[in-house]
Amino acid sequence: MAKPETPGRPVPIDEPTEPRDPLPPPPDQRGPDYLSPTGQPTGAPQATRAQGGPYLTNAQGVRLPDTDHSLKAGSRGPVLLRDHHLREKITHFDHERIPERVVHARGAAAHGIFRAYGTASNITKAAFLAEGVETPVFVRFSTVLGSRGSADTVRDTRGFATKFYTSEGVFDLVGNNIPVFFIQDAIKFPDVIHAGKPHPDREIPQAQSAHDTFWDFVSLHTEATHHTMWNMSDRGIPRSFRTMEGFGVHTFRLVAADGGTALVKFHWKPKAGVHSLVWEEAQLISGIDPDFHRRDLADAIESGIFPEWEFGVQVFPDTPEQTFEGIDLLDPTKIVPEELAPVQPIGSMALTANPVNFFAETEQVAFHVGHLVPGIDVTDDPLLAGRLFSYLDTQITRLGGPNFAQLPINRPHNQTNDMLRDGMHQTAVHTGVAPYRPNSLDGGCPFTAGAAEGGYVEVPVPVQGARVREAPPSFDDHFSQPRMFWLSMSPVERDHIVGAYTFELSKVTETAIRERVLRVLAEIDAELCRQVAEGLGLPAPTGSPAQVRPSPALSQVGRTWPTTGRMIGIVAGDNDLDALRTVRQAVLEAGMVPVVIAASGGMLTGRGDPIPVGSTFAGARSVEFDAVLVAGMPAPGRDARGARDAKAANGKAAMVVDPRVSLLLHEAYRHAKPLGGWGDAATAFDAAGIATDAPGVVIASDPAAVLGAVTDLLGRHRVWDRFPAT
Ligand code: HDD
Repeated sequence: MAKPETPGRPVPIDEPTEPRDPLPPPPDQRGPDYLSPTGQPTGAPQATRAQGGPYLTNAQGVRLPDTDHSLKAGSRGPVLLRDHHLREKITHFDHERIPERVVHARGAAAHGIFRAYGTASNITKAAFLAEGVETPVFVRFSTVLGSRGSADTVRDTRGFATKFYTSEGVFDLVGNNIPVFFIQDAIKFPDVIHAGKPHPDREIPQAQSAHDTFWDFVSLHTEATHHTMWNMSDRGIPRSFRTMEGFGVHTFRLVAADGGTALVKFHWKPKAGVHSLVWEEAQLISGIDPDFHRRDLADAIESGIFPEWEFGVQVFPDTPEQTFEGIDLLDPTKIVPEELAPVQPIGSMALTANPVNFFAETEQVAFHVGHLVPGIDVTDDPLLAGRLFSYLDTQITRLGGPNFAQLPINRPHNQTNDMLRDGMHQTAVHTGVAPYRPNSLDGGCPFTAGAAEGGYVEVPVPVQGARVREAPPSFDDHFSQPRMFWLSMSPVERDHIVGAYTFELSKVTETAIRERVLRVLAEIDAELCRQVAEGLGLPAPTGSPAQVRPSPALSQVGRTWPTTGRMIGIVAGDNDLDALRTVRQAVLEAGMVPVVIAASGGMLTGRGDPIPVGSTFAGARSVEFDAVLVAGMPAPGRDARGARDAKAANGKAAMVVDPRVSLLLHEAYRHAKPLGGWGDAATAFDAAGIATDAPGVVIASDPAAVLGAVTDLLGRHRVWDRFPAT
């Protein structure tokens, strides 16, 4: 029966009806064009539309005439309890949040594709590692300590968890951007996390290790020294998720088709290079853009600048001792230097799509180190053993029951045929009467699969030993590898480490804890200990550091990397638009992102096509850019709030240099970023107190030459020789 028409509402249609596309929005309600950060129109992806049909319904599919007013007894009367829509809407809202992850609560993720080179096929039968095989992946990056809403650029370890939806089932590699861990046995995990999380009385500080309990723990459990050293290095403040290495941390056991086994450590190597922020920059970003890493990842993918990593393994013979060159492969506080066991590439991964729904995908994804596929097995690392328990357990609280594997993001892409039944949030309608085996009622199915049918068969490693609560003597060396790390750093990286220890310990109120940390540092290196002690105003104890060889592969400095995806801020006025246009285009062609920063928004107009302004003096801060160029300054009279007039010595009217431009340049200079300019740019650098012949400052008349030189500098990420290390 046709419904009567209501004025102002869409024309009703006859029921029953087939679901159909949403009605097109009226012209005055259309959204703006959907642009990528590089300004390319992308068109709103189909899946980002909220509506699935023409009419709003309640959860039972009943169409609703109104969702803005509660049902009342008269327009000024009391709200009626019988208003089911009101109760359903509010009740659902009341339950929208789930518990955040107990660790790694803050994260961002992306979909991608993994392509195997086939180079691992001699050591593993894993189907997804065979030559040319492409496997969909979902990768979540995270900080460890902070809550879901905490800032991205805090000093912390970063999670790097990858879900491979392989043809043989899901394989999760739940790693970090640091190759070692704080503790050697999972039984201490609650302790280290209780120490690192905010203090239980005031719940501060948020997402920081710079407080008493963290340093109390790591100085009393000296096995944490190596991981802490990495945290205090530049690795603790990555520039981007795209510029982080990833590590599986533990040693895994690979199984070949012929049954042969090898021990391996997994590595992700970013094709964009390994880069970090500087500490002051990281702190500023925490306030200016707490979503810095999340935004960077999403923007890059949306712009088609897909983050890429090479996947590799260090391979060791599977001997009964499970050691390599004297290093215990079961000790998760130790690495094997790449000089002793090179990382051999076995595949590459590109992240190609952003999640369309943060909650459904990024929040509900459930990783587990026990999600393994045939050809990959675990070892007896005691940290890994506890993890094998913890990840399944935590999802039951976090995702509300045992059926989280049915959530779309967690579902394997191959067929599942389990006999898991019922439970909270069961969404499958299982048929058949015999969820047990063997059975004779469901045709005897399903059958079990041996190795020949692709079944997961654990490696029959012999197990023996007395039941004891103790660690092997090889786990006792806590200082030689932190010393190796320290010795492998360049002078500027060492400066940063000294600065980080000094900063963190200056936030520790108990002198006894600071003194205990200094005693640990004395075991790593006398000079490190002396400099930190000096900063704290405490005497430097002496220790007896081990004799170790450095591992140059650990340093981030000294290599040249691609500059794709880097952000180039271009301070510009509306003079000399031709040069600006040329440089902007050249930045785009180089795969970088130009952001024109002007006194006010809109377009820069003059000769030729107008140029879009990407950010304004009021909105831009240096921390958003990897390099800053000055393309000419706003002409006097343009809106440059807070600008001071200046007269050049020769009496000619000098350009107005906005103090916000001076701040931008000065900060970028302090953070060792490449700087460049042409035309009258020198005036801006003068106003900012930056010598135009300082290292990494390129001023020339040819804009193309300036961009070329700045791009070369950017390949080394930062101009460290601007500040010779102490
Ligand atoms: Fe863990 C989450 C990485 C030791 C217990 N861990 C979690 C995540 C990463 C890691 C990346 C976030 C996954 C995601 O994005 O959802 N964890 C590590 C690494 C470790 C490690 C590299 C050492 C090598 N973890 C570790 C231990 C335990 C846990 C020893 C407990 C005994 N980890 C958990 C957890 C979490 C988790 C409580 C919280 C949320 C989750 O699992 O799903 O189960």
